[in-house]
Amino acid sequence: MTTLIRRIKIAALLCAISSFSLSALADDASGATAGGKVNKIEIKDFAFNPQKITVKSGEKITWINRDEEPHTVVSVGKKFPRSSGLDTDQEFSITAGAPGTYEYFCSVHPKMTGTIVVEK
Ligand SMILES: [Cu+2]
Repeated sequence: MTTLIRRIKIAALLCAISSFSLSALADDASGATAGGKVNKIEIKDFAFNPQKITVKSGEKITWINRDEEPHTVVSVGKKFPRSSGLDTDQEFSITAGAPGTYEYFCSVHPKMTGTIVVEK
């Protein structure tokens, strides 16, 4: 009898654990924007990572600054809006527009450059 109660308790516990992880996954999925994937670019050690990214038109691109230094994201030829100075862990996002190749740099450290290739 005691064993049976213990088994029921374990089953209830497992059930609680699995429903917890399911809701965690659901929360994670809702973090993505409607209609697409989020493409993350980390700014770390004075570099954009990945340095070159290929995305689809309409997808979101988010930069996050993981350095202690402020950085910016500025489009060569002003093809997309520039960011403000990003502090540590601050993010900046754009939505990829027309297909093409977009170069950008950090206005504080112009040697920091990156490329976005937007496909249809
Ligand atoms: Cu910079």
